[in-house]
Amino acid sequence: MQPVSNSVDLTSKIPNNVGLSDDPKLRKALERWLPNYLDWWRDMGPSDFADKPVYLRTAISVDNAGWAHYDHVKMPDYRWGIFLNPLKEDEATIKCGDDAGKAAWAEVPGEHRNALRRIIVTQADTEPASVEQQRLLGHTAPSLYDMRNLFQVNVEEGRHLWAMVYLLHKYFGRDGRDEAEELLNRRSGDEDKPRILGAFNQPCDHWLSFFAFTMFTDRDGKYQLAALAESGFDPLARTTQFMLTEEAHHLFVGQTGLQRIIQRSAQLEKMDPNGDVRNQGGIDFDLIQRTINYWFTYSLDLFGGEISSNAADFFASGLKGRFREAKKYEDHKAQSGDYRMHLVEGGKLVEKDIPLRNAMNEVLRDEYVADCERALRKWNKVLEEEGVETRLTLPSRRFHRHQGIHAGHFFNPDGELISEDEYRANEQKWLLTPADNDYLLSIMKPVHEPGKFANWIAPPSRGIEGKPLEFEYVRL
Ligand code: BYC
Ligand code: FE
Ligand code: FE
Repeated sequence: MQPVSNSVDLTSKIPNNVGLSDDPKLRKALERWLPNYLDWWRDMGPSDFADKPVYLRTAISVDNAGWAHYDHVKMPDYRWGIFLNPLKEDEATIKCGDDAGKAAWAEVPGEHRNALRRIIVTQADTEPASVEQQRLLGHTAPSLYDMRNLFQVNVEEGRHLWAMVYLLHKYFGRDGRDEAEELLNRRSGDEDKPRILGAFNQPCDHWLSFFAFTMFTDRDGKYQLAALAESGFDPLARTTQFMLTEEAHHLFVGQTGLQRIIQRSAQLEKMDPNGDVRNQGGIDFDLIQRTINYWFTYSLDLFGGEISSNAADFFASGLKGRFREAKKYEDHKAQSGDYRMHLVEGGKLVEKDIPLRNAMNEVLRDEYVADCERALRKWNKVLEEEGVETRLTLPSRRFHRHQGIHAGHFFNPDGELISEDEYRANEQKWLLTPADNDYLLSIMKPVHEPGKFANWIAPPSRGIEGKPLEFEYVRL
């Protein structure tokens, strides 16, 4: 197994705790990739603000004390690096599938090489994609606090790309290096060379979408990373374990960002003589609901098909486990048992039993949906406390799907099968529209005064790392 330590070598060109200085060939390959990465960051990373110090968290070691070090740093000087969780004392094992319980792999087994490469490339591709989607948002930040959070998310997504590219370079030879190049060549939303997964080609032009994206799409990241953290390929498991510690902040940004908008909208509704939130320059609840519907459903697609032989193979070969596979489940083989799901047959919604292994994407999606429901309950509690009537909901997982068994059929947000005509007639009511985007962009004017927040969002309950809200989170 390869050496990793808690302390990070921050002085080398590529900060790392994987002993790069002892592996000249790999170090050289990554040092060749570095300028290409920096070019990409300059072209496709946050537009402007490169010369502004941002109060960023940087990992300086992977133990609890050191992984979050805060300081004002210019984004191009942020130390992107490669950090793996250290080896556990006891030998790592394969967590699921036919070989559950056997020793984990320190190298890529030949028979799983293609599948593993595909998984790692797919994971890797989302990281730069999200940075591309968010690149203009710095210009419309509702506060310095929020601007700082955006940039924190951006640099860490960049680091996640580094983490995956390290695996590609170290374990996949020539193919891996080619894939690493391609990761810098695809572009979110580009017709000719789009990003791999649907959600990562959707526009994220304003802060309502940014918060919904970090709430719902980064949360897919949490569940996919957690499934990979159970991988029998030990370097992947330990890489994703460390990524998950950073991911928690992204989810915090999304969940509390939406919560602050919801709270402010409730206040504006009460303030207005006609209860008209827009009249007060705020974001009305219907628009918030359409945004939830939009990003939640694109994020559901990220789990892949409900019935998937890929997923069955990944599980059977121990490449990808369930959420908390080792801790939560007793039977790690899942050779028997079914999963009952709804699907359309002969124009009707029927129930069917699917062999459990083939339903692993849906099993992971269940965990995700339950997690999203918890956030919805919190938001509705805020609405209750503010004394407004509106409640927000998650749409059915059949609604507005582009992947899996529900794609190509038409459902309303309650999950009832409807005709295409009915769907088209209501689409504007259910999903984010271009007119919504225009309105949101019209109210999103930047606020640069420390401690001040745009009218459409409530301040957070506290600052970052014990700092007050008036702190200069970005020095402009
Ligand atoms: N859009 O067997 P199927 C994150 C493709 S987010 C477009 O049903 P499978 C982050 C699929 O590739 C986490 N295409 O699905 C968040 C396959 O294509 P091929 C990212 C899609 O393979 C925010 C075909 O459809 N990590 O970290 O069981 C900010 C049939 O697929 C989509 C991962 O995704 C889609 N939505 O599962 C920053 C983990 N869905 O092979 C970062 C790695 C499916 O026929 N990926 N397809 O050409 C995987 O484990 C699996 O590839 C998936 C799909 C779960 C994505
Ligand atoms: Fe990420
Ligand atoms: Fe993230």
